[in-house]
Amino acid sequence: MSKLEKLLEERGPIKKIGVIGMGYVGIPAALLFADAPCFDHVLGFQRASNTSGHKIEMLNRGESPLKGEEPGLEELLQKVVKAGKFECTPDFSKISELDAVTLAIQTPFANPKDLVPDFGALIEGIRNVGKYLKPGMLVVLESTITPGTTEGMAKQVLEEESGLKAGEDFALAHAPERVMVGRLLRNIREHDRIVGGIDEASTKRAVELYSPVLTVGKVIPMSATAAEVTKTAENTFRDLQIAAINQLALYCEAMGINVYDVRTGVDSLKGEGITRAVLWPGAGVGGHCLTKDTYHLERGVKIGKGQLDYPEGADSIYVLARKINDFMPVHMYNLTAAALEKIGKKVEGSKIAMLGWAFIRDSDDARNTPSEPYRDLCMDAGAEVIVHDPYVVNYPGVEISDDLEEVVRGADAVVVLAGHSAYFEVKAEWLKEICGKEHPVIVDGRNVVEPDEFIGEGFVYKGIGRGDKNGHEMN
Ligand code: SAJ
Repeated sequence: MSKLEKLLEERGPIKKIGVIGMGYVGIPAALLFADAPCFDHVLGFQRASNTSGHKIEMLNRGESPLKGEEPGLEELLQKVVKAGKFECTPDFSKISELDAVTLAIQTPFANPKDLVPDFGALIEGIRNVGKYLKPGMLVVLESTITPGTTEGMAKQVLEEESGLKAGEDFALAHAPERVMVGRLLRNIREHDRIVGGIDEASTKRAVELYSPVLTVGKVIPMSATAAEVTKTAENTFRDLQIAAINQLALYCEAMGINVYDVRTGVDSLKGEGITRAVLWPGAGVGGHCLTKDTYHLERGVKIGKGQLDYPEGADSIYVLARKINDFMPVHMYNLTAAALEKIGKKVEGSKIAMLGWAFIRDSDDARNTPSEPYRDLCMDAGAEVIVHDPYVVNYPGVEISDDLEEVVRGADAVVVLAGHSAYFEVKAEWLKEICGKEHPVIVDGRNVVEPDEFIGEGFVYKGIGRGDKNGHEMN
């Protein structure tokens, strides 16, 4: 039996748990640990900073600081607070009383352009854990991190701060979060949970921590680095699948056919092992997952120990997928310019009404929205741009209105960038009247309008993947 296994056996089953970072990952995780009968007590750690310190009192009052609907979350919070099983504190020294500590601290990109992640907050959290680490404890990283971080930077910082040795004095693992806003508790309970330790004993201890909170989901044990690659790869693959259909949409436009017919055709090939993951073409890919996880994976293979054997001078298909997805807002701009040109207008001086600022349909989340680069291109070309979104209220530097009529009034071009349900209801006749132009332009980036209805009303129509309609005669 190793030194660590002896220490874990002496300590006995996990009873007291700490979660660092009271955000949309840490809060549901802490509450589910607190609700598990086999655990005695959970501490949620939150820095008393002026931006997030208010969460401490809110949580201890049984109030959720998370915005948006989270089914069951506030009731669960009140239940565990009342039962005295959960408490939020800024006092990190209490870490030394615990059996296990998880870190759920976000790892944004400092500057999306250079794609170097900002691990600052995570490193501070790891340092705090190291300062109060005791032999026989388990440390788990839940944040999305570059593969190699758990066995690399995290292990290093914990050992420096504690003077203890990972894998001998304490257990260390990575268990990536897979939660989506709006279904946090359900995701944690029902998704399978990837759990990767730096060694067998660490993996086993982490499995003991996560098993009690799973209802439908199962634990999938592996190494820490394999867990880091799994998390980044699952989003990289989704981004790649989206890029594959985006590229096909561009091909269909060039070949004068309807990408949605082709999509239906390809998707019809079903059955074991032959199904194709055909997703949906669109105006671009936004959000905080797919836009960054590819670069975490790419960085991971670069800092990895081994030698990568890869076709000489070829781009990684994953990075190429990012480039294709990031080209889609540019393509939307090119479609807009081509449509305006068809009626003898330039982007410069035209009034462009953008429908949709959120990065995803029927949501107020606008992180890394493809609408932003599209708007920048139009503004740089001298257009007057007005933005509509029914959910996004404000965004730095961008005025957004939820009054559709006001936004499209007098517009030369109406451009759909998000697939919000409201946009499927817009009628060609109504829109033509409000635009007040003989031949307004409509550019559809999310397949929300019926081309013939708008062409019939005298619109110049352009749609992503609609090679069968984009060259239509004017009415
Ligand atoms: N998009 C397309 N075509 C598609 C699907 C998405 O253009 O067929 C675009 C969306 O418009 C959006 C972006 O891609 O701009 C991302 O969409 P998403 O549905 O992937 O939503 P995300 O970014 O919230 O992804 C999250 C991820 N979950 C976690 O990281 C825990 C992802 O792994 C999930 O697969 C995804 O939710 C989901 O399936 O809901």
